Amino acid sequence: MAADPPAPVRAADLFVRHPANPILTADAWPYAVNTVFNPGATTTPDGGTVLVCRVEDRRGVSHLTVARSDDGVSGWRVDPKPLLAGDEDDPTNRWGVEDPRVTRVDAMDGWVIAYTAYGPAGPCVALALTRDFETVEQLGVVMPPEDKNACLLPRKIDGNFILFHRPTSSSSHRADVWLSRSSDLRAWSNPEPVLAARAGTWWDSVRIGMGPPPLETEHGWLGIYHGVRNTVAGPAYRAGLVLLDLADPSVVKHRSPEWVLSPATDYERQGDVPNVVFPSGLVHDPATDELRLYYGAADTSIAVATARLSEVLAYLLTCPEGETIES
Ligand code: BMA
Repeated sequence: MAADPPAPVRAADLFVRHPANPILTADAWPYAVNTVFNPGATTTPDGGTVLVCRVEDRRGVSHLTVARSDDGVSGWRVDPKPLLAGDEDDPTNRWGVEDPRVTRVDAMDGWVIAYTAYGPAGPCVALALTRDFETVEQLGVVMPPEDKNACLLPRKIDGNFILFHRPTSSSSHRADVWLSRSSDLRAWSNPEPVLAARAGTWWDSVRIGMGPPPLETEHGWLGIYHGVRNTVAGPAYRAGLVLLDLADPSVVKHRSPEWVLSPATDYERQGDVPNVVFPSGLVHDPATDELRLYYGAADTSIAVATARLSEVLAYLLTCPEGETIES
């Protein structure tokens, strides 16, 4: 008699918090800061992990600083100065730079950092290029205010780079994921709707935003996004999954009804902003099937959770398509 197939892993069990969490806090910084959180992540050819961390200084202004580790969990070496910071004389980022997402682009032999620039007109999306995480070339603002939560796919599709982002305006209550296309990272097409915040009491009913750059898999682009629900105790930030069509990433193939990560530990439930899990960096090791998801915890520290890509995809393929943005 054939053995029963293994039971599918439940959504809440897919990602396992690392016992070393939180893996980075302000105490690890070589200079005085308030908090470190919401990092972009990538691996380097030597097998090391690079995090581009959002660092909030003791004025409340954020900049981006690099931390490196051989195993992606411990032994972090934090740079003595920022990789990227706002400029008092630049109205687009006078109030700092936040929430970087890092994409390895092989065709450019480098990495693109998509981040939120913050100034009096509101948050907007800016891009920077780096080949070494020591210097950056700033491309400047690519999506005007208000817009944030941007990340780039690692390769062109039909001749165009794809940038996910989250435009909002004071005349609309919507805060959904859209994408724009560009052949040169400078001139971008009008946004196309991708994924909508769900209605009612859902965990992702108020705002959503794409987290790390989606990962290319045989079944589609694996996206991890954050969703916000308002409660009388304040907002709660959680993480869920989406699988996008490989040929056209504006098409949602599957979306997790349930979250996969929700504030539960002390470091996620207590901090400068309580009850926040903010997914922002993802690395995958094809040799071991392991995913490492880096996330900000309570806007105060950096944590990591691991999963098996095969289990994540097996779960997602059982999920429905989900809702699209209403026109
Ligand atoms: C969002 C962003 C994130 C932050 C989150 C929770 O609007 O600003 O940087 O982690 O709020 O405060």
